[in-house]
Amino acid sequence: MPTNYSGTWDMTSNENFESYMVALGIDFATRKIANMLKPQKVIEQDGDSFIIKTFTTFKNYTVSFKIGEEFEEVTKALDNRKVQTVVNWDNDKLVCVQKGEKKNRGWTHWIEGDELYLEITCGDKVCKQIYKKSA
Ligand code: VL7
Repeated sequence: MPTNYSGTWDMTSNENFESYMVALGIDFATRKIANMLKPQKVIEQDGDSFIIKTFTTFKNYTVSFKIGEEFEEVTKALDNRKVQTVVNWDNDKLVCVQKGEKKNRGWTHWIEGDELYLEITCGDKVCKQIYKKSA
């Protein structure tokens, strides 16, 4: 049985988000706002089916996927690119690869205790975020 990521998770730390956004080509003004945000993730998991919602006061973003099934993701309201996305298990970690214009793009989630970890990568930049379970 895979780990269950379902729940509401509130960001408690965010390292190197600025560099990640620069790598994605996000403009200065948007980065200044985005760097102030404390996103909340609401994850709904049913076995290998996921909905990950990221909420902020500025923008929201939702992605839905099944493990191992590649799909076209449009990063709407973020960097607005089309990528071919697939998410797989690596033991209890969720490993996402986003193939497209930007090389080495993707993210990895894992859980330790009541904390949700997220590493988001673009090129040689890695942003490390931690979320605490709130519901
Ligand atoms: C998704 C943001 C920067 C634009 C707004 C910043 C606020 C919050 O990959 C991600 O999550 C995965 C794993 O949980 C599921 O989608 C991170 C946010 C990346 C990229 C672009 C700055 C504007 C964004 C909605």
